[in-house]
Amino acid sequence: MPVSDTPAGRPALDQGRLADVAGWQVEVVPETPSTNALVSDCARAGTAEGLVITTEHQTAGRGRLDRGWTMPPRAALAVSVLLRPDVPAERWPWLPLMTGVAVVGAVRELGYDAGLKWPNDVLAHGRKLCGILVERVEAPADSSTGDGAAAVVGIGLNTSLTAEELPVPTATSLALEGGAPVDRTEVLVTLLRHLSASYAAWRERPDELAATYVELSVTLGQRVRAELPGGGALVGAATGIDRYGRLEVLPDRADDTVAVGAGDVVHLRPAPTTDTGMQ
Ligand code: BT5
Repeated sequence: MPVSDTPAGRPALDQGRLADVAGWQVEVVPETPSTNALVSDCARAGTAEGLVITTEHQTAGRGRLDRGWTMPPRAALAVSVLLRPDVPAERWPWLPLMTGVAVVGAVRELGYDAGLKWPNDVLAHGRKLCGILVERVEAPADSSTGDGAAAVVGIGLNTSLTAEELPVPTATSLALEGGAPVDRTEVLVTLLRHLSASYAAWRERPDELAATYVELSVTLGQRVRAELPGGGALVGAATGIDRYGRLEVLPDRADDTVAVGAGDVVHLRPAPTTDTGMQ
């Protein structure tokens, strides 16, 4: 569907208002399989930090661990941001968490309630409003233009999906949370402003960003069941996040916490009280 063909209630993104948001270079494409794939190509070609690609219709969105991400045209934001952080690689696992802080800050500024589920979800009233996928892109060894490693920060935020359009029953959208029409352009402008602030805090004041993350987390303090790739699970209290972005879990009847990285957890679910310890 061409961008000018605007369904009632779902206007196209307003490129004029996106022209200069907090120093980001925003491009709107009518349709693409995945904004993360597009930005990854740009990263490999040596594009500088600050590129943002969004689309009116993402047709084959990527989730973590080869899962998919689906959204009807103009009913959601699919956004990818190219970063080249001057931060040691060991701290990059914090990037999805930093992004979550920005999303929650933006969503709350716009009047909605939201919190952070480790590692990469933004929830509203327990339902998934936004998913985040950060991919590391290495410059090819033979590249004359590549400029070292980049991070592609992908954000999928459900704006005006109706209950019937939700891809899974555990999802929600801003419209369903607030009951009013949602201006996607305003949401994106607010999000990019918050992303600038969170990104600066992560680089320059990581302890402050971490404290903000803890305040916004709905995972910490809960009993959780972290399902692991081999089929086992770690069950216990979620007690903290370490400097590498790993979730610290205190298994039942154990004295020491165990840290699990996002890449090691297939699903993180609330744990029934009957679950016990390492399995
Ligand atoms: C994520 O993966 O939550 C990361 C999603 C990132 C999507 C953005 S959109 C812009 C950029 N370009 C891309 O290609 N990707 C990024 P994960 O935690 O694996 O969650 C995926 C699961 O969420 C799926 O298996 C479904 O169960 C569910 N899901 C799919 N679409 C959804 C939606 N629109 N809202 C809520 N849940 C959804």
